[in-house]
Amino acid sequence: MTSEIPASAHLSMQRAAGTVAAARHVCVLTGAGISAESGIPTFRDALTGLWAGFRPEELATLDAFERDPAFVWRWYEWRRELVRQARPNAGHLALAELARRVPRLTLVTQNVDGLHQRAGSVDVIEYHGNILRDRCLAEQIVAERSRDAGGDLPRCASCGGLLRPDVVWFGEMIPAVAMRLADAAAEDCDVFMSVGTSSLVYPAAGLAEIALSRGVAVIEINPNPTELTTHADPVLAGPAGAILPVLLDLIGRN
Ligand code: BJW
Repeated sequence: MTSEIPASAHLSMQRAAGTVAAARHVCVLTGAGISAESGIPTFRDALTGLWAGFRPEELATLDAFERDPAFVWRWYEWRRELVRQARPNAGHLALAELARRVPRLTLVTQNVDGLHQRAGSVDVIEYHGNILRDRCLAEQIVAERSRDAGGDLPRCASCGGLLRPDVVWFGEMIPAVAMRLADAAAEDCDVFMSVGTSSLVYPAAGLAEIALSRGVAVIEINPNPTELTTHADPVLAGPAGAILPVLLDLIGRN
């Protein structure tokens, strides 16, 4: 065990490892917490979160974008730079390796940073899109930037319309394929792992509820209590970058 994991967590870790090792299909849902150790701030941390100083509705809604696209784009350009400079951490790498050790693993991420893919995970379900892509506001398709549009705002190379980041804002639908695949995994899995998410934002938070309603094991990895904590068992309280490699090691020995 590392110093970041309390000794009292040992039994819970053993139990979680045994459950995962015996699973036929593991469904993992990740949130901002798994990328915190890569230097990307979470959304709701009071001091350093991405919302610090802002209300979510000021930035992550279509209304906010239509009111002041330059303001919203400045926030996204700042975050894109953070993402480009970030590297996958031990938590991302452990999940990529876990997929090779169990019969089936479905990885659903609410994160828009692409770090799971850079860690080697394949077929990642991007539930809230990807911050490094642009989407044409008019055509609603992933689009290239026009090189000669002029002005301050990025424009679509095909129609000249305004571009937006290809992410899911509040009040917007989850991409249909992502939603269908994630629902199907929550309905089929025999272990559900919730890693680094506050479990506040729906419909993503509803995936654990689907698993719970089916009576399958729901494991939570998070240093802080969340909406899910009282329903999950076992709860592995600690940072994902410390917990997941130890879990992987224990699974290897099962
Ligand atoms: C660590 C750690 C470490 C720290 N290791 N852990 C049902 C009830 C109530 C409301 C709704 C509902 N259904 C829908 C809604 C409305 C809304 C919603 O959920 N609102 C809630 C806030 C109440 N949902 C929507 O609008 C969704 N769309 C929808 O429902 O469409 C249908 C519809 C359409 C039209 C009309 C009606 C219905 C869309 C939600 C989109 C969310 N988008 C964002 C922004 C993405 C783009 C961007 O990146 O800019 O997604 S918001 C933000 O929250 C982002 C995240 O993916 C998401 C979740 O956050 P996450 O990942 O959990 O991060 P944090 O910061 O909250 O938590 C981090 C956790 O990590 C903490 O617990 C830490 O302790 C932990 N941690 N370090 C492990 N080292």
